[in-house]
Amino acid sequence: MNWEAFLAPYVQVVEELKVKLRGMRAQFEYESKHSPIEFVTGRVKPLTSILEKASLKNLPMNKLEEEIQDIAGVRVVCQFVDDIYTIINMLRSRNDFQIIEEKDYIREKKDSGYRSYHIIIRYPVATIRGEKQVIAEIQIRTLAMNFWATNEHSLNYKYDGQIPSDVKARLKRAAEAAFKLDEEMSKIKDEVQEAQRVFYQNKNKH
Ligand code: 0O2
Repeated sequence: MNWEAFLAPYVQVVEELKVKLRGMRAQFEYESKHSPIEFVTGRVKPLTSILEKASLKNLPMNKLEEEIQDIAGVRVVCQFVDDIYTIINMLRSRNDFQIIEEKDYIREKKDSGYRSYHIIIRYPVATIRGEKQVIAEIQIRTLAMNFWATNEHSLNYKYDGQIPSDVKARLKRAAEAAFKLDEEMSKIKDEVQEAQRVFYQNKNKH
């Protein structure tokens, strides 16, 4: 298997999606409007993780493209929970890709405490052999959800997926605190947004 050739369309998709989503953020800024996007990141899943997931799920090599849906992954991080739903609606109305699945781990958080909204898309990418439909995952979450997930991800890595129960319990409490933080921030959202609008307007004057 030529892995570099296999991964090339995924690299392309991640780059294209980052440009498009960052473009959305820039457009909100030009219009001095609150941007529902705080920042955008993206990555192609490392080959070792792809093969690990494949062996865990008992997948034959010819099923990787269909069955591992997060080989191409982009993440949209928002300030407020409401922003997540603004982004979801904007993504639903786009016609440059097709949504094939939505996973709402916000209304239904994972057992670990993980919260995030995942949208799985089929994205047409131009290759030297014509158009190819590539599956990609867009994760949308708040800064607080992202903070929690990043830390939990590091601990999972450290403990090779076997986080000790006392640390797990702490993580659950931290997830609860992150949820409360999102709730409290939502309540003062209008004031925060107004302050940020004034800040951007003044910044643009100079
Ligand atoms: P990495 O390092 O981010 O690539 P499923 O087969 O549907 O049960 P699947 O296919 O893993 O599960 O899909 P899902 O649930 O949408 O999760 C895919 C990605 O979501 C993960 O990728 C993580 O990025 C994130 N994620 C899901 N659950 C958790 C969690 O409990 N904690 C953290 N920190 N992230 C989570 P990978 O492959 O795990 O890792």
